[in-house]
Amino acid sequence: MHTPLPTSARQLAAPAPVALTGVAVRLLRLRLVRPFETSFDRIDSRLIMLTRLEGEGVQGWGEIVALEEPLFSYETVDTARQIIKRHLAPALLRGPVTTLDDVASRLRRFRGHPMAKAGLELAWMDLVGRLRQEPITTLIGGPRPRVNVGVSLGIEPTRQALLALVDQHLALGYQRIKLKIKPGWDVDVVDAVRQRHPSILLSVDANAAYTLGDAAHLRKLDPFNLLMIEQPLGHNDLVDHARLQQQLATPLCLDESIVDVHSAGQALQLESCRMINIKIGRVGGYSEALAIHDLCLAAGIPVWCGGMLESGIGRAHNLALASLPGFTLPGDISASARYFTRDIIVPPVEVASDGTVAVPTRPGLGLDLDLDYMTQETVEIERFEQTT
Ligand code: NPQ
Ligand code: MG
Repeated sequence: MHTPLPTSARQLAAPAPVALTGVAVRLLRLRLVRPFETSFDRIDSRLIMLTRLEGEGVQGWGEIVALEEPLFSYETVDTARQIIKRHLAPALLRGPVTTLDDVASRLRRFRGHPMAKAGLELAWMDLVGRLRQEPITTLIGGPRPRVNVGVSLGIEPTRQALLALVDQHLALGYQRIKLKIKPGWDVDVVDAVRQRHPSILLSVDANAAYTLGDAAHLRKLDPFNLLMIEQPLGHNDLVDHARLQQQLATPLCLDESIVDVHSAGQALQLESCRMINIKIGRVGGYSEALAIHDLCLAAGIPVWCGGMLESGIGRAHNLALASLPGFTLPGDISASARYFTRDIIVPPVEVASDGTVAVPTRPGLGLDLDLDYMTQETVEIERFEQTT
């Protein structure tokens, strides 16, 4: 049994206060190896948004996981950029920054926009790691050298195509298969996959495509021994999920509905779910992610690290987070090659045949950036400095 490090013992401070000299955001487009379809969208390329903090002659890198359209949450790459330019970057450029908590408290008074805030917290942690010469996993107290991973498989044109993808990813070692579902692509699809693979860890994710009125239909998933049903109901709902959980044997897991440690606490009190998917971006960065992790660990609620089709930079941060003791379920942290033919980090993230990925142990996010390839694919860069 691991007890979490108290926040005070986590090494979230720079060796000395850092006067940041610049905050930059960068947009680059990476083609996907195959289209990714969920209940709300289908894309064939990902517009990646990176953040960079500069201070003490060092750079720290983060990623903003917002999509181009407000379909997963209300944020977009455009809102994130505007909020950083107008509000968040000025708050960080105003006086030397000391700790992660200092970063979080400067950003907290601005309501919402968690993905934009997370991009800055991630870059801060990379910067601190580089200054302290420690990997982020060490700074946050993660004991796990390798993390268990699964893969999220999108909606496919045919059931046959999906079955082939399932086989292919099981052969690569992935420990858990998650199927994206929506009305019309659910019970029969799960039935087909389960018949072919009677004992694999299998889960489904509806991305809020159902209502409580679909409870009887969702109960048809109970016989398939699913690990969980992720976010079946509204993106901002906790109460209907609690009602639904009472009618289902399968554990519910919340994703979209958990936006901070407060909503996580409310979900646990209401028994809206029995598991939580933690995405650093969705909850506003490391501070909230660590708080949700600690809360769930104390409450005996398993958590796992979600994914947003990140580049290697976001992926490296996910690996650090998932090294914490409460992350007992396989995360949506796939190999770079699951999504991209070429990643912006070297070496790319790889999944071993036992379905694990090594947590980077070099300073900061712990992987080298392929700056040439990043530059080649960059669409836009904007940099902010202190003005007064
Ligand atoms: C989830 N991710 O857990 C998300 C949702 C997500 C890996 O399943 C374009 C279209 C980008 C849909 C990014 C995974 C997306 C997208 C993330 C869905 O709910
Ligand atoms: Mg999800």
